Amino acid sequence: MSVVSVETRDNLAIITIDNPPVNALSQAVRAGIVSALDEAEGAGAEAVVLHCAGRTFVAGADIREFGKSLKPPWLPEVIARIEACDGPVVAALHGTTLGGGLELALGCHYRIAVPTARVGFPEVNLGLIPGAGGTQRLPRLVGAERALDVMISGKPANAAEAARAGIVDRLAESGNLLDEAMNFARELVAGGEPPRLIRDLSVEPVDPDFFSEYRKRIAPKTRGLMSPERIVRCVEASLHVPIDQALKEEREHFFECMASPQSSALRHLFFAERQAVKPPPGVSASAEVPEMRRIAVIGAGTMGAGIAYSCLGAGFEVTVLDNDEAGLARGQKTIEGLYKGGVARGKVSREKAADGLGRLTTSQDYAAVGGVDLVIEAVFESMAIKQEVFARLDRVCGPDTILATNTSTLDVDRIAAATDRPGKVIGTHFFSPAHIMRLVEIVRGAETEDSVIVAGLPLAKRLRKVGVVVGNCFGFVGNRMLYGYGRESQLLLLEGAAPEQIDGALQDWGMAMGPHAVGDLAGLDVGYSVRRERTDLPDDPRFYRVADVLVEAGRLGRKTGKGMYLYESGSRAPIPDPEVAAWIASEAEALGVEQRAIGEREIVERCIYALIVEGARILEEGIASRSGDIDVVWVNGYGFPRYRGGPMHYADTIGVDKVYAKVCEFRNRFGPMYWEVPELLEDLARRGGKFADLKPAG
Ligand code: 3H9
Repeated sequence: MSVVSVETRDNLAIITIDNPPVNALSQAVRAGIVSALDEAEGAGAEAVVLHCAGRTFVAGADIREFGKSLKPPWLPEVIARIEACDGPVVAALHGTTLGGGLELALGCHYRIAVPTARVGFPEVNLGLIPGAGGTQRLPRLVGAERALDVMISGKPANAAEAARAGIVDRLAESGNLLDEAMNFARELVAGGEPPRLIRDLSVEPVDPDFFSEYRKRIAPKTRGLMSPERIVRCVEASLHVPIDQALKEEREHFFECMASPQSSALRHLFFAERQAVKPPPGVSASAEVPEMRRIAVIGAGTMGAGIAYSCLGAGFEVTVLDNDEAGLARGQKTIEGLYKGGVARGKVSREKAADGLGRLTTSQDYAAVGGVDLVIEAVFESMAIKQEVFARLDRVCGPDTILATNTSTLDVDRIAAATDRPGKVIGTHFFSPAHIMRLVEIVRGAETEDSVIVAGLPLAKRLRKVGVVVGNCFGFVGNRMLYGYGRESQLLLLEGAAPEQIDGALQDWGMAMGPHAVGDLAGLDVGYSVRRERTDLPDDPRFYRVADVLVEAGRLGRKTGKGMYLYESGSRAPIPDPEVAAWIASEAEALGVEQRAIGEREIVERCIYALIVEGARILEEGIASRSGDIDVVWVNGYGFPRYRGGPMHYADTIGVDKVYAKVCEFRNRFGPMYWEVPELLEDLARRGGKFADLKPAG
């Protein structure tokens, strides 16, 4: 069946794009639009309505075609063909009109949209710029500043905003978009309205220093990214250069961005995040997903309150349970505070806040959670306490209730063993702050039923998070890898790199924060107590030695005003502390570690390659099914730069053989204790393979 069809009704031609799931502009669609226009004009149509079947108007270019040679007609040619039509072409928008879809719509002479429609240019999220005239047509409609805001933020606007800004000419309020679009087209014909081309408009002038100020304004948010600057240059050109030349420049920038490692990394993540939310191999996708309406959260601490707030935001009825009356009251206050903050920042409406709080109940009595569909336990990270909680939950909850443990390191099978329903027990590792961080590791125990795993994925999506199914081992995917990364950042201290040098090197490389600043933020005592519970630590006195010394001296991080760094009261800025430098030097001496000058490159390679090595082991063991899952975990949970695609994609980008050679070098230099080469890494390197090409483990 053709993805584009045309029918004529009286003097109108209706062109329908039907290319599920999101009507992306594949080559067939582009070619189809051109021939449909030829056919419409051949049939004597006086006006054309362009609309889409299915859930949305065109949501963009077909991303799957990127990175390959693009076959004609290109989108700018399709748009030029629309602009050249003798009669008006009306775009009828519903769903999400994004990227190339919005460029297509802006190429049409008029636009009508349903009130629920959203429009935007999200190209920046893929390391791209709008490449089919968006950077030229949008400023002509809404001015340079607004156009920049739309393209640099990548955030879509709703139909009402778009109508106010002039992006949309009319809102279709009747519920029948196509009928209203046809009426609009008939009116235009009857009124003798000629085709109206946005390209013929000119851009409102701006102050002479507007662009330099704008660049300064966006610098903190666009650190390390290539495409925002290209967008700014294109919009500058829209003011100063004839449109055809500016379109040519836009196209050059677009192709340069598309060929960049950044765009390839961001496109990889786009698909990896969508892949991650599908049941992993070996889990039956047809398993019946239980319906969820009521959720109980056990533990009203910061984590529990954050999880409860997320669940309320997703429309669930939520009961928060805590043994401690004062703790429960604090938890309730935290949730109310989150709503208050949301309202103050304009993120949540007053009605939504009232509705959310209306669905919240609190209790100290386990009987109150008897009838819920899902329990998320978020009590203190201790096996004994969690086992006790699960044994109680098992007694009070109905047989179908799913019991989830929010643990960051503990063995989910041992927790499940405290119940008579291990098949209904799963791990849900949320990240702190739980209402902000997008990642949830969904930990499958040895006996977790498929239906329970499959239930976790849509739940994460409903909570507006990315759920990744992982296997059960110490630290799962994220924290297990963090150990290697943190280990190297600690060893580097003993070997002579200062905390601020290590943090600076990794931040310059793209990490959201350096590991030592993160340690201070999380609290150095957190990792300390986890290490005390572990029985499998390496026999190495250097292992996390500096962190241990700091904790034992009462320097727990930001919360005590001192950790790896100093903090002035009320400030979050880490200040290097000469006292810490002296302690590190004396520890190094006591341990016989020779201090030396260490370069930034060694810092980055040791920390990042440690991640890749552990990631390779995780894949070997099947703890993650796909290398992309590991990337999704590290980008969404640990501040790994999105534009580098995640640790495993980064390894693929620089070449697995090069990573292998470096890891061998580290093994020879530092010994095999930490740098034993995983077989998978060696195997891929020898055959010139990539992590991305591995068959998913099931
Ligand atoms: C662009 O347009 C460049 C131009 O300026 C210049 C050109 C010259 N292509 O997200 P979902 C698939 S750049 C191919 O789960 P939702 C997606 O992989 C593009 N496939 O649904 C998934 O497939 P599967 C600018 C695409 O309802 C399925 O559709 N546009 C594309 O949660 C469902 O996706 C964008 O960046 C695509 N463009 O959200 C928009 N989009 O089922 C990107 C989606 O096999 N897309 N798929 O896993 C989105 O933001 C969301 O998908 C959308 C729907 C909001 C549309």
